[in-house]
Amino acid sequence: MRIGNAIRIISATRLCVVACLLAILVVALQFLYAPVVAQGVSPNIVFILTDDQRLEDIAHMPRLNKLLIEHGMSFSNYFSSVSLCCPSRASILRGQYAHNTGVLTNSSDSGGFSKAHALGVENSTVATWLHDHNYKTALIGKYLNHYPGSLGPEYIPPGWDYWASSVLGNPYSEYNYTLNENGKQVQYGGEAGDYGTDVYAKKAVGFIKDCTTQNKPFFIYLAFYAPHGPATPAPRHESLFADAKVPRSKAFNEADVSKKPQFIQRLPLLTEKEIEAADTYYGKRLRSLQAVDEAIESICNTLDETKQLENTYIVFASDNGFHLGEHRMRRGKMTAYETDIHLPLIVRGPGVRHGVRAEELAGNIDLAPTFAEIAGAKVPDFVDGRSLLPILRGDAGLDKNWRKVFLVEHWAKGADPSSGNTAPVPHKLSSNCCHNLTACAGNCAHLVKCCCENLSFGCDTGNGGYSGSPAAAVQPGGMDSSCIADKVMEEPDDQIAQTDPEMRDKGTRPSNEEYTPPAPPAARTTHPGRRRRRKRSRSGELSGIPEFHGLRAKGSTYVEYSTGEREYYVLKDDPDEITNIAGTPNVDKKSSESAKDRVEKLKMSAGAAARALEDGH
Ligand SMILES: [Ca+2]
Repeated sequence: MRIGNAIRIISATRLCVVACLLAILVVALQFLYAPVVAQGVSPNIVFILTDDQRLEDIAHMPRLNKLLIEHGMSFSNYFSSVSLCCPSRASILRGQYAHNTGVLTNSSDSGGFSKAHALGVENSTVATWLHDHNYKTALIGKYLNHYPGSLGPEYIPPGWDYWASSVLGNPYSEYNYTLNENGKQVQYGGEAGDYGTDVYAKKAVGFIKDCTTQNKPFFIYLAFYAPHGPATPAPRHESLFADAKVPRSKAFNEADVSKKPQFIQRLPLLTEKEIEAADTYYGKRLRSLQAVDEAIESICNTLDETKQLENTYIVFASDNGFHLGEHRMRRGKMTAYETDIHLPLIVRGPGVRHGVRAEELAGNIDLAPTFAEIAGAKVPDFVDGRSLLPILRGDAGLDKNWRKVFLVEHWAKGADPSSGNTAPVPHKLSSNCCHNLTACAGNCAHLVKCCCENLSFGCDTGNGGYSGSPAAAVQPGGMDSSCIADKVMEEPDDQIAQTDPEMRDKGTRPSNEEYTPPAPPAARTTHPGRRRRRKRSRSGELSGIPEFHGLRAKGSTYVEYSTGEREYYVLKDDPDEITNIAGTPNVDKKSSESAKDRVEKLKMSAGAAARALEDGH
């Protein structure tokens, strides 16, 4: 019995040892692979979003490369579904394609802040999900275009514990703007210390320190305006990139566009002066990004000092891309070409492998569900996107089951995706809206009368201009002070943005896409040289990008335009999208019909059904 008892005791001891070892192993594996670390504290998230940044611009951000790319994962195939600020930002907040957020454009009846607000988009966003999951949430910088609309300068959307976003002035210029800081209006002027990117970075640093003191997990949505036009650099960076040139890919000033859609065929080759202007603007954009690069360093340093760096996901992305001479397009976005949709996405954080490139197709609709899973928050069923956390963890066998296509779109103003008929619908008139704003574009006198309920202008000066509040004063050399709207100035994002780079470089058109106050007529007639330049640049104006819907696969882009035109590029052989093979014998009829069918279904689908279509089911 004694021997038997001893054997049982030894066996039990062995079992205990084995069990303990297994437990230790499990714990060790959790530390190695689990995304959530550091004594059960939920990981923090710092989401840094730039505005209109091209993919290759990141090569000129050394701190981003050192601190995020080398210590994290870069996505080689990350895209914006709609290459335009407000639709992309609404998709980021909700994890939905634009046809499901209902925010299709930057303004008018089909987009902008007011549309998003009216649709209730703000009532369930990544901010509300994380806020309800015990996170401290902060939005610092640019929100949805035309915020705050008629809601007033104290309005803060649901879910945000800390709020600092512009409600007045010209934040795109980085100077002379007013922020709604948690309900209080704070003015920033034209001094070096008012430079927007630096102001936003300091606020993010302060928020991190405050949350650390309170021992709360935090989510920061830090949205810089750089390098969006006018792409104002910080004074300390003004001498950099003096000789920068737009990369001369085959797409730059494309020689033969005869197989491309009409809106491209209409464009003449860039002149030498236009090429020079594109290079100048390219350098300016890179200069404006240097303060963002420094902000990344200051945020990493703060996270390190507060011992949060190892428990924080830092996510860097751009809302949409930008073309600058490619395919003869002078400057702008909104097309399905790589310059406009293919964006940087870089993630550093707990469990994320270092220096790795992910090839899976990812998009702006994936950010919200990714942040939700990191935080352990529930994702609503309406979400179309999918969490990227399995990719960040390096889960095996993902590629086979991952999405095969991502929807890319451009919407006409007034489009109604819910009807299935995406042709523009008439502008709806309200008692406060005299008529279609677009018809008033470029005429200050009409603009004063053309007051939609979500806009408030200053007084008619009687000379074709109108005055705004002192807070809306613009920086020296900026737009004519007699033509200021008493609201946030928005850079034109529409096709009109394509024209006259010289004027916009000088910040003379810091306005909204539908109502662009011109300089007083008298000033124009005294400068015949400028008039000649305007005429020439207009000859290269990109006008009327037709509505389109298409698919970006890992190796190809397929686009259908409302004109009936199509484009299909095989990117492995043709990364610059020179040879359009749509409708040629190189594309068999069956695969073409299959792509068309998938586009038609995907542009009307939501949630799990949309994901199934992306997966090819
Ligand atoms: Ca943008």
